[in-house]
Amino acid sequence: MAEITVTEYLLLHQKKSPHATGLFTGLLYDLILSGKIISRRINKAGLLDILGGTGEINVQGENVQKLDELANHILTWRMERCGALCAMSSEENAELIRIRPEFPSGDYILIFDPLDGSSNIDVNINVGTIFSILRRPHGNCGEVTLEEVLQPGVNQVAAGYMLYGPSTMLVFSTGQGVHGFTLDPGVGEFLLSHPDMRIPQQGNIYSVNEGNRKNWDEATRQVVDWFHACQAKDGKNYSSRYVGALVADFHRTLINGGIYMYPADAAKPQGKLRLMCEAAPLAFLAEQAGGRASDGTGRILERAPAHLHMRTPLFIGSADDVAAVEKIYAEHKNHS
Ligand code: AHM
Ligand code: MG
Repeated sequence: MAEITVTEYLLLHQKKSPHATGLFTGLLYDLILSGKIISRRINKAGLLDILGGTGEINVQGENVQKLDELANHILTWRMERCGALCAMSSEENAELIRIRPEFPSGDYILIFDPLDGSSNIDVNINVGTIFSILRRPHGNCGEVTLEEVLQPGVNQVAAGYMLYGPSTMLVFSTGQGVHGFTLDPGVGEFLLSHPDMRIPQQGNIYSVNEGNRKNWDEATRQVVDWFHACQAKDGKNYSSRYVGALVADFHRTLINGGIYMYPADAAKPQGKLRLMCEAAPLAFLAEQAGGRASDGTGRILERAPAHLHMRTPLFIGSADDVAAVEKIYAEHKNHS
């Protein structure tokens, strides 16, 4: 296989768009560098005694893990200085982070979950960084407003994730398909390993936290029962897989097909996952790979965020599997 590095890929891509200034390429380069630094720290986590919680509670009311803090710091420090951004929003920070006047700025907006799946850190299981890149409405200047940042996912100019698993992988899309790169730790470069990733039309894996069943409504129970009872196109039963780290469960779904679900329930009436830093970027990748992402009634990418940390139910993966879920919810609504 020809070894194309992600830097070569980005430069090639930049040359193809005549108006490119290099700012966007620089933004992605700094983001990828941050991911490599996080990956190195995660590999050494057990040795450096940075596993475990800090004892603090973050803006979402969850325990802050030490590595969450570290990943958040690595990203905010470097990206604030990248010169392409006017604002950032992190899952770990309640407020919008505007680029301070002492740093150069641009009109891109970066939204990220610095360490998704962080409850898995202590048990040495996959975690990842999810990112979404938006652009400030054309021609706007001065201090960026919250309204300019609260855009539906359909406006994303790029989205992706870094998965810190057995290998560290970078998967992203700039709206021209989804491409996967694997970090070669020897040379410290991401090499193109999964060009033009496509989600199978239908899979044979469903992924959901069934421990929440007692809190589901009747329609959601029917959705999951459908996957218990139904045969996939290959004639096999659906199998269940649930890592508990969205980024890892999504990565498997992207490659093998099937569906990942985090429905709303009585304890989490809006769902658990955050629209802007988790659901929308993965929905962008899913659609770019030929799959779908829905909140059960419609496209995730069309949901307008009411605030930075808005949550949403999520059903994402193979197009036929997501369509099956929407059909059950629609039928249920019609009969009630
Ligand atoms: P996090 O961003 O704080 O790690 O929370 C999001 C995570 C997802 O990665 C994962 O899919 C989900 O929460 C698991 O939740 P649960 O333990 O309720 O199944
Ligand atoms: Mg997360």
